[in-house]
Amino acid sequence: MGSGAQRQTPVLPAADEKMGSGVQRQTPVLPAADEKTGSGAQRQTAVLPTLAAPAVATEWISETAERPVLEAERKSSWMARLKAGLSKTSSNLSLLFIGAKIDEDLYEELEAALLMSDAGMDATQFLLDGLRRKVKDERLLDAAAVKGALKVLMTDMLRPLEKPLELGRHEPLVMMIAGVNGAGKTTTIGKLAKHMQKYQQSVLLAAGDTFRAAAREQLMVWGQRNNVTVIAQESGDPAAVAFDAVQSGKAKKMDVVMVDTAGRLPTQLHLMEELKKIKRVIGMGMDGAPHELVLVIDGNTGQNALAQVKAFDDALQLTGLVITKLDGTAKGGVLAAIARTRPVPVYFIGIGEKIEDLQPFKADEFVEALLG
Ligand SMILES: Nc1nc2c(ncn2[C@@H]2O[C@H](COP(=O)(O)OP(=O)(O)OP(=O)(O)O)[C@@H](O)[C@H]2O)c(=O)[nH]1
Ligand SMILES: [Mg+2]
Repeated sequence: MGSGAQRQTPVLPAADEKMGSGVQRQTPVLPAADEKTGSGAQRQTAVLPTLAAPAVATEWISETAERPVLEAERKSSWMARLKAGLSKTSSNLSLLFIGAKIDEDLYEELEAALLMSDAGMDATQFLLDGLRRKVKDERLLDAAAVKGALKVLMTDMLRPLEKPLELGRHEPLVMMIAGVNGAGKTTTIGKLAKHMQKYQQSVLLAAGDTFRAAAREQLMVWGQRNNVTVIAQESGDPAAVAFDAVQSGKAKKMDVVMVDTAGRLPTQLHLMEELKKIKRVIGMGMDGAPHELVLVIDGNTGQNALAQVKAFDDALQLTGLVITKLDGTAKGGVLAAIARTRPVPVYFIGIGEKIEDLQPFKADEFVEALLG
């Protein structure tokens, strides 16, 4: 987006959020992959933009040429795939309620199912206590009503994690992306860059993963193909690459600068120090930057995800999370654990490798997929 007079400030909204219905909104949101924000009044909701098939297949992001998909169709396909991804937990939970009597056995089985979903002790106890209270207060007598009450409790618990990623607050908005090895950082950056471009956001990427030459190449090839500038250095210091990218982003009046980083475990203290240094040096390049510190988590990591959130948050003061790979064997309960113990907003969840497989997190959709 240029520095024209009518600069909008998008955020990444929920998949079903309506935009630009005639009223100028103050902070428009950057919607899910397939939504078009008109620059004011007109909004096309029906058509998923066709993405060109890539000339080169890369290992970390795949795009396929697709026929246009109706919004409703897209939504139901997203829900179906989210449900499929979380089916392990959802079938455990749903089975409990079929023809069940509301007795201690039910609570015990529910406790076991929640613990198995990676929700952790604290969230599990919180949900059980809330459910017992609700059953009593509302005099719930049948299993379906109890399941409905659990849905409400879970949605309330997860809703504080729901927060759109707001764009346009800074020029450029500087985002630093961190996470353990293979969590999906680079893939997520690629998907986000494509989302943002659709909303006239100019994006610059910094190949801050200087650890592996292949990682740099990966980002550069992708950048070339998608017309996104990538700042990279042959060798060296990721903090210097990040600094250069911020300088360049300012000079070129880019809307967004995203800094990729090499994967690392929170127990690798020297590597955590390196992340802090990258953050500090970005701040030297631009006051107040990085504005977003996003941790990418593999949804299959179970309870360890919580340890990752705590460690990265302590080191970097996270502003948001992206939870990927909820399409595999993920159990999903870890979001409840995060909500109870370290409620860092979940900007996006990922259920696959295509662009539209990354969508804003919505508590009600998630609970519907788990307990629908
Ligand atoms: N099934 C599935 N695979 C995903 C998802 N997101 C990323 N991946 C895959 O996970 C693998 C690792 O992704 P990367 O983006 O390279 O992960 P990274 O965090 O950048 O990895 P390092 O830079 O090596 O630490 C790739 O094969 C991705 O295609 C997702 O939501 N679902
Ligand atoms: Mg990477």
